[in-house]
Amino acid sequence: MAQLEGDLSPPAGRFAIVAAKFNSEIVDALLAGALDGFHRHGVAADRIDVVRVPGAFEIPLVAQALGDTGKYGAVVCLGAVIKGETDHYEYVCRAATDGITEAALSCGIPMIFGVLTCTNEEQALDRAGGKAGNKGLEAAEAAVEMVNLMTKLV
Ligand code: INI
Repeated sequence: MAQLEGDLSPPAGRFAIVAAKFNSEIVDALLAGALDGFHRHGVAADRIDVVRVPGAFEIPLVAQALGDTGKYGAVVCLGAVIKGETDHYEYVCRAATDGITEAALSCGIPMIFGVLTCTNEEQALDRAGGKAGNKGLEAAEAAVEMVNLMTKLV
């Protein structure tokens, strides 16, 4: 039996990050966490391209366009969707989750889901460097692990 898995050893290649500008205080903290995560695992800043988009709804198109360039081993998607008084939240969450999934399958590279979907701002701040850690850092680690795994599959 062969069991394959990725690890956090320093990966080769370039990475892209797509980060929403909506809820920028939170997403900027996720972005800082992701850059820290890459740095910790041997990916220098000059191997990372960061693209900012208006909101989480716009992430999938840009993630797919970046994936289609063939320049990146993985794309990290960062955003923060916070529930409001209407059901707009549901549509933005669904568009982001489904769209990022479809982009990954279309491009054939890992697209990491670092989009917070929270009931309130406190929950989001907790996950953007607060008491629940930094999901941006975890997203970068997932990207490193997935790139290392993908190299073992070919
Ligand atoms: N975009 C977010 O990234 N987070 C949100 O919480 C959010 N809310 O709540 O509306 C949000 N909306 C904007 C959306 O992503 C698009 O940018 C906009 O609809 C234009 O297409």
